[in-house]
Amino acid sequence: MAINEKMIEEILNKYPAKVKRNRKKHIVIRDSARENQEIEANTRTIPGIVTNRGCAFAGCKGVVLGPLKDMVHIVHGPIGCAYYSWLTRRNKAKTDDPKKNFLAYCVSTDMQESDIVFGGEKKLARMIDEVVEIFKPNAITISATCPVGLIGDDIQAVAKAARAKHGLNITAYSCEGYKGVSQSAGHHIANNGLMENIVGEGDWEEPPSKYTINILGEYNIGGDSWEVERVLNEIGYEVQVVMTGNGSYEKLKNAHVAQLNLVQCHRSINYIADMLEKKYGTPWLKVNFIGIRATIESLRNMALYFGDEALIKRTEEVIEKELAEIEPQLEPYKKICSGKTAFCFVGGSRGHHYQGLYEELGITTVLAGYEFAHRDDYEGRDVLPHIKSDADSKNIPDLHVTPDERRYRLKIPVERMEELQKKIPLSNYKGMIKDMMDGSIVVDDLNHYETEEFIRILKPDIFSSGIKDKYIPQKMGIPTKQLHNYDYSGPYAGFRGAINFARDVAMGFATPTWNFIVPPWKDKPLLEGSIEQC
Ligand code: CFM
Ligand code: HCA
Repeated sequence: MAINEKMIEEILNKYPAKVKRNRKKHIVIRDSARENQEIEANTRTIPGIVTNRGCAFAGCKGVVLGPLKDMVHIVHGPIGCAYYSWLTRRNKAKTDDPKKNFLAYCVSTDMQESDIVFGGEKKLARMIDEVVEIFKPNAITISATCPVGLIGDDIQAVAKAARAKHGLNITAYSCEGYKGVSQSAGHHIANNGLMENIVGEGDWEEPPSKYTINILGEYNIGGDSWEVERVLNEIGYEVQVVMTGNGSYEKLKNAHVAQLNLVQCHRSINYIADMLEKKYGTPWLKVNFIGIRATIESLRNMALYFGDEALIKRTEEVIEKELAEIEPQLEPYKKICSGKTAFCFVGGSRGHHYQGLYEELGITTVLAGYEFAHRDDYEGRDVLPHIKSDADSKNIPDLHVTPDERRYRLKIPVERMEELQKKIPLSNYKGMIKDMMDGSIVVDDLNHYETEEFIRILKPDIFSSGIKDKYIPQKMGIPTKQLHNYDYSGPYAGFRGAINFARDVAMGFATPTWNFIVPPWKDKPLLEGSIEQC
């Protein structure tokens, strides 16, 4: 069923007037006749609403710092935050040296009541000494949880003293959960710290190969970056750093030598690409390795950037080979998926990225949204991100680089850059709203009540989201797919990843499970409403 303004009004009428006014601005029905549809985003969730968002600590420690494997990440706080950011995201890592992968450890000061009353700095300092002695990591990070900021522990001072004592890169991140309105603020805090304290610390001056690149905003969830790197290596690229999936302090130090930065996650890291361009003159290119078409387009744009005929030819050869491998495998899944509809509500980037892959399977996204993306992610942005207009941008340090200096340092001649900007659609994504079909719904910070209401009206065939919102639809008898951690599956990126995704989604539709469960509202009385309404 198509949705209209009146239906949305009815959903919102259940809210108190003030909440209704607020939520109304976060919901848009796509209408291509209207040039620039606006949406409210990146604002504080109203207390009492069951949001799916995380916090600044999650964005800093969980998302950006956590995947750096040769470092020990200390969580200063009560144990819960460390526990819940302990690999639940499924960011995979492997090392040649088994003693240099610390991701399987959950390291926390486990603050107790006495630490809250008397302060936890001494405990933190002791813990750093212990970590150095036991693990001998290449570097250490310390992330603050909410109580640390509330009691005023000076983790920056503790880190500074420890750095001097141990002669090791030990840095502190004041990413208390309450900072900002979501995980997005934590991305900024972490990335700024990495830029200030690690990137550029290495002594390399030249890239190790002809086509050296970094992949920014790829976290190797379910092995995604391994699949992307497989294809890139086959074409002839050398990946210096994946920031930060399967990442390491050792590699990150020399990230400045790359000739090109790819930006995969369009939310958590785009401003770092801009900072790297300003500081080291490295141009950047937005890519998307989710979906077959998007992967091909990204590979072609990369080849265009380097502009080498042999590389362009090799890119086409690899694309052809990969397609020959996957296309026959895809066919049976397409048959099962074709004609279905999906909700696609994920974090800050994937809510958009996965729509292309769904489309390739014949599945139409009828509702999508982000938990914490900013307006430019929904409405589209120019070639360079609008750093200054971001709500969290106050955290970005001044790099003291004038536009002239930046041009001087650009790793390719300015004229070539300008020519490429015309030739390569750096802004190959118009933003979520413009990329969706007429009549579909875009909802920012979708909550549990609205989820149920939209499901009731639109009856999607599959609901893709995170763990917090997964089980309501599943209990309603709708297949669900986590697009954060992939429900123990993956990789979903690149060519072979598309097959894994198609298989998992088709399995969700085809499983006979749905015939064996009775949703609770079908055989139990409800406190509110009636069976007909459900
Ligand atoms: Fe970027 Fe991500 Fe995402 Fe994100 Fe996240 Fe994630 Fe995500 Mo979960 S960095 S914005 S903060 S693509 S952890 S790997 S899945 S919400 S859509
Ligand atoms: C986070 C991490 C998360 C949570 C996913 C979920 C992830 O934001 O803290 O709610 O299912 O991808 O693991 O986004």
